[in-house]
Amino acid sequence: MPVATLLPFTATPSRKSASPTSFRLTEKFILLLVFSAFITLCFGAIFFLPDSSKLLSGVFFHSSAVETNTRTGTDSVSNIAIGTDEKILAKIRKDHEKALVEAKDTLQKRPDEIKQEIQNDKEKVSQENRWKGARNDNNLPVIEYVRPPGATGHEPADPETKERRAKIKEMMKFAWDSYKRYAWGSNELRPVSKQGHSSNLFGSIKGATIVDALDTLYIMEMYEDFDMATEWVEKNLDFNVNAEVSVFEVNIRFVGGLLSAYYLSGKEVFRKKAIELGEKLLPAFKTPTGIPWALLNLKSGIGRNWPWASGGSSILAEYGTLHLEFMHLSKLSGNPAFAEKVMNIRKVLNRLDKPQGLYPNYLNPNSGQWGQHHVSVGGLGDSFYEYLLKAWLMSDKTDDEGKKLYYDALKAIETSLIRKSSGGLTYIAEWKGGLLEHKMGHLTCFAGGMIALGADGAPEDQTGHQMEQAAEIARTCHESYARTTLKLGPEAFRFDGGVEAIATRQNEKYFILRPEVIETYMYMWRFTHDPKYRDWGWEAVQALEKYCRVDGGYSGVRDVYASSPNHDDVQQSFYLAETLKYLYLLFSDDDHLPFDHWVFNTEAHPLPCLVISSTTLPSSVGPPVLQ
Ligand code: DMJ
Repeated sequence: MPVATLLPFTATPSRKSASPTSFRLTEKFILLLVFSAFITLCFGAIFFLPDSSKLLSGVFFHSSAVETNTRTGTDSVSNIAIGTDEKILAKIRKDHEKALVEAKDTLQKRPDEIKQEIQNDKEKVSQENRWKGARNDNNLPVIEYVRPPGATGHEPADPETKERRAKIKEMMKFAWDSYKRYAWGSNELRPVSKQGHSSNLFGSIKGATIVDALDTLYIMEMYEDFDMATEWVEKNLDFNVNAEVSVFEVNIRFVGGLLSAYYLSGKEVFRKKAIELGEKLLPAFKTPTGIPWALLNLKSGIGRNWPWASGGSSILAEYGTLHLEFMHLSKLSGNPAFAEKVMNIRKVLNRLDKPQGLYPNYLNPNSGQWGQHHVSVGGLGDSFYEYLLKAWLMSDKTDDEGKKLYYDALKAIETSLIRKSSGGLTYIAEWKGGLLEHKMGHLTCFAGGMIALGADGAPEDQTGHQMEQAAEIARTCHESYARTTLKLGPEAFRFDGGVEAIATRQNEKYFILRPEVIETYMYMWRFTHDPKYRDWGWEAVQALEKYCRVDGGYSGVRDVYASSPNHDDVQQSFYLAETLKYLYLLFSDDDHLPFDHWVFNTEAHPLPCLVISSTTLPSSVGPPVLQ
């Protein structure tokens, strides 16, 4: 049979006119056979050619051959091609597996959780878009400033209170004018020797008193002085220094002071400076755990801890007192890094075992382990507890984690540290590896105000009990003043060796114009309106005037039990930031810096409450919404 007869599509001209229907049966059969053989060949090629088999097995199966080849690369051109294919296949397989895992996770979630996740993603995208929007000359996001309520007050109706309030303003004026006259631009004033004073806490940053006093000047309506201070900040406040600073002190006084000045006045310079300084502090968090160093060189970004701190540890009251300011820095800058850093501190703490529910003062930033088991609600521990409560209050009560941590910690403090003396005085002792030291610091006296501030939100009907406890602590701290010659409180007082609320060691008898006792009077007055708190505050004013006021300002004293004052020659910046501010508020009406709109940082700088969807989600950090 000629080949031509087998190939109808290459038929000879003689068959040109023949139609397919004219094939004979045998021809049709042969054609069918040829066609089937051709189709079989094509399929065979798909399934059996080497590359194709790899392609199919790579997509549909986990071929060990493919995995082996992926790990072992070769030099030949064909193998390079194979390697590329395998990389693609590996990626396809990985994506595929990831999608499966995600789908499985999603299926295991409750519908409300899925909804919340979608909502969070939406918020994140919309906030990112918002921040992509307009920026001002300082390259900061443009935000609409709205002054929170109660930034300034009004004169009290009661003539005696009005007069006392005016007296506090006069004291502020005297402290400020003296600083202006003798120490302008320095960190602090030496009121006896009438010159500037600089503590090494601030490195070579200058003007601590100016920044610390800004908000007090504003709320006392000393606007000319406020403007003068603003101008100094604009022209002279410089953070480009090659010096080591205390991260905690610089944060609470400078960052806190600048933030408050911004929220009270709306002046952009304060927002800009606060963010600039905040950014300079960020390298302090470069530790294996993210627990920041205590000390930082602002130029090199190199940090370290206090040489005296147990086993190279960071200090609870230092790394635990950044939260409020850093949340605001994220809000005002649009940079979530600040919030992320402080939320990470919580994560590290949450992972650790707490001895009897207590937080030791020392934590090693390299190992993430506690140092010595010393616990204190005074020095080295104090404001950590304060910031847990205030983080919750400042978040419009959405930061449930902060709330829980605070009330759990307070419960442990109550069980292990709060005691009553035989004379009936309630005090908060210190805890050293399970043993109590029956001593209370002046610093610890802030706890009366803190416990009163938290009482309202306390769990299980504890409100009344916590208010009583706060009142008892206020009474004890008042006693520590009343039992001295100068009617000013010692640095620490004891409840052992036959004494109660009295300092027995010479190095604990000094008073450095600290605010904590007056701070507690102010909170107690706001919550109870019991006149004794104003009376106690007024007793302190008289003692300050009599023993601390000198020609060139206000000075601390070396021994509150001495018959006459021996001045230490320092007017601390916190005297203007805190002591005088809390006194002024003690004699002001409650609508001046009302507590439902403002929280005070640990240096008494008021910060507005922020309405945010969740403080635990740095990605939700967006522009400030002031309440
Ligand atoms: C202030 O700087 C702050 O109140 C800080 O929390 C503790 N010490 C001083 C005032 O005593």
